[in-house]
Amino acid sequence: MPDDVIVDRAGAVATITMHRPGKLNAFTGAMRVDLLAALQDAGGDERVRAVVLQGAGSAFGAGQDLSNVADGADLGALLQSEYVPIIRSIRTMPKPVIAAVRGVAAGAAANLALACDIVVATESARFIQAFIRIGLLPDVGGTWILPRLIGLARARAIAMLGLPVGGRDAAAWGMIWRAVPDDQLDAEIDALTASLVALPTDALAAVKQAFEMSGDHTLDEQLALESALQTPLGYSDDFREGRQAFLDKRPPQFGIKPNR
Ligand code: T3D
Repeated sequence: MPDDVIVDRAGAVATITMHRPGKLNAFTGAMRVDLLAALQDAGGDERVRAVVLQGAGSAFGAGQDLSNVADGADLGALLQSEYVPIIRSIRTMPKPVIAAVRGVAAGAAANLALACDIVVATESARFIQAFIRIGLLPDVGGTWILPRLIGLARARAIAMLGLPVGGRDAAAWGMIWRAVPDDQLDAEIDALTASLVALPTDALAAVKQAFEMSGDHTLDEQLALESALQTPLGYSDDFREGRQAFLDKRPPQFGIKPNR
């Protein structure tokens, strides 16, 4: 059976590619298992400091393979057992996850992309909350992330109408970080990952954790969390290096550890 999820390592960057290009990378059960394993491996590997998630071929992904789920199946149970761990893995891994979106990102694949820390798309990319077209509601975190990113008015409309949002609009609305010309996506991702792997990974993890909790916190709770997260960073080699490099007027060299 061909690999439906491919992992490439280049230095400190792990690139995870969903690979069913003939079906626009629509999810099968095997693919979900392999994707979760790839994310968990990258998340737990100290040598990996940034993760890129992309689709093979012309699309990011078309969501659930609709020929691969039986009528009458308990979709909620399937979500809980197979999709939810994927989203949790992305949101909790202590390093940045970047979605590189070219072509269509529909259904579960759209919300998988939006769960990533930084989303870059081509200008011709399309994000589609396709669920309503088949009698479902946005899942895989869509109803949570969309209003936070683009506000309720736009979230409601695209969820209810199932209309595509192009890469440029997605960027203008704040749904994603940037849209770039189609032929510049790879270069943009390379530049982004080069920046991220040169930054202090533990501090990036703390940024991620702080934003993750901020939605449910009062200001006082968030101020307390920031203080708690800053204490270990203040004792870290990265802070020592960052501060010294500033004083020496030289670029910092973060995360130089024997195992990296
Ligand atoms: O388990 C559960 O069900 C619960 C979880 C649900 C999560 C979900 O993701 S539900 C949403 C599922 N996804 C969709 O409803 C999207 C369905 N696909 C489309 O609407 C369109 O294909 C696209 C808008 C994504 C792209 O349109 P287009 O015109 O660029 O491509 P196409 O010609 O429709 O598709 C190309 C091929 O991919 C085609 O195969 P063929 O005919 O060449 O052999 C098409 O059937 C296949 N394909 C695309 N999406 C899916 C798919 N095959 C199976 N499942 C798909 N989701």
